Amino acid sequence: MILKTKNVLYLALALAVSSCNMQNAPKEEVAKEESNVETEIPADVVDHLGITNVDSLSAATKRALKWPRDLGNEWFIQFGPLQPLKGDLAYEEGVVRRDPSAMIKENGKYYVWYSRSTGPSQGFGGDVEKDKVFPWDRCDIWYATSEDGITWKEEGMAVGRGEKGSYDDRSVFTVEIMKHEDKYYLCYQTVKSPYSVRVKNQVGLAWANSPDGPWTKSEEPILSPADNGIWEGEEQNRFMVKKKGDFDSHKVHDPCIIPYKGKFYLYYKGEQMGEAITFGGRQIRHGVAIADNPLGPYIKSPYNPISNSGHEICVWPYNGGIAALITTDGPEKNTIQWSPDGINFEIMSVIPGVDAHAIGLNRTSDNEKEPTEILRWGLSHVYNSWNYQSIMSFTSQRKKQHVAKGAKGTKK
Ligand code: AAL
Repeated sequence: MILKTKNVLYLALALAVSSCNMQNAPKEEVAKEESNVETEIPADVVDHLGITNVDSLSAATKRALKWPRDLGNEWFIQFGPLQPLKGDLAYEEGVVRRDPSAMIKENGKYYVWYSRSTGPSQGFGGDVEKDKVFPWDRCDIWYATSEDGITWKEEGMAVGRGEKGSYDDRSVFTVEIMKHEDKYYLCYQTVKSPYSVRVKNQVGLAWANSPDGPWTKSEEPILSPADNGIWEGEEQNRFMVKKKGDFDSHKVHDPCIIPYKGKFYLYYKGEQMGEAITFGGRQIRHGVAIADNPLGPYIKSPYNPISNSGHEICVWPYNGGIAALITTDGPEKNTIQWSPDGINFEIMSVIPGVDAHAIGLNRTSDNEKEPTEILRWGLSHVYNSWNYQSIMSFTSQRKKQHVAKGAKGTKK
């Protein structure tokens, strides 16, 4: 049975869903369809969505009618509480360890890289030449190994800050690892001193033939903010601008490189000069820059920004495309999204509040087994205090049913 509704808007949605067919239709036919007020919603869809009257569709129902028909609950997960790590990565007063990279397995052990600094932060009220302004200021990149992912041995520094005057002389932090063809690449944020609130943040790269180094650093940053914003006045105030510029006019952060379709996709978080608070929180969006070679040059995609929400980058390959966990900021926070091409992301699930921030994915997992398999366990960090953070482990599970105690959980 087919039910008929008079609703132009719904037709527009249906047209969007069947855009492939319509793209090939002659213009007159499209116009005829667009002006035709009578369209059809299959009876099983009416039943599935519980629509009372097909001639009176609320805005919410119109959105529901847009959802892909074949989408089940396979992208829907819940995170468990974070758990502390043991050994050298257990919380240590006076030491900042945060923003873990993904884990890879080498020489029979998991490896992780992270930002490490010591001592409290003073903020921006004093002398930014001398003070430590953030917990992630005055960091170096350190690494640790583990046999089980829980008890870790800190191995030492992998990549340190550059010499005075270099683009990375103040802090190197928020690192990601990529292994490609038996070579190892660390990409990370960099700041040149002085670390004022208006300082631009860039991305650096280091490479090695072994996960234990030695690491060679790029002489120049591999990614920089867009230079089309204009500050207003000299005051150290990052909200005062004459022009905001692109979504990444102030900072390029949280870099993560993924080999994809024969190229290298560098995903990153952009921060904009004159950042606003919107209806979803901070105005944070993600971008991608693409290179033919792991060392670059990385060219920003003209489609940037590729998200309207999010914070730290958490991306993985799945089913020929790229999936992303979007957390913390923006109207689409707490969603998992997927793109068939690494650029055009759609929401696949909305998940309960995510405590696991700055996720270090377990790249040894079978990420093709199911969409969220890579999120079963991994690393994250926690604020033990404003001054000190430590690395923690997270788990997540798929939620497949919602059943009362003692009741049967599945259909016969
Ligand atoms: C994190 C990341 C970047 C920021 C700071 C340290 O969550 O987004 O790394 O610079 O906070």
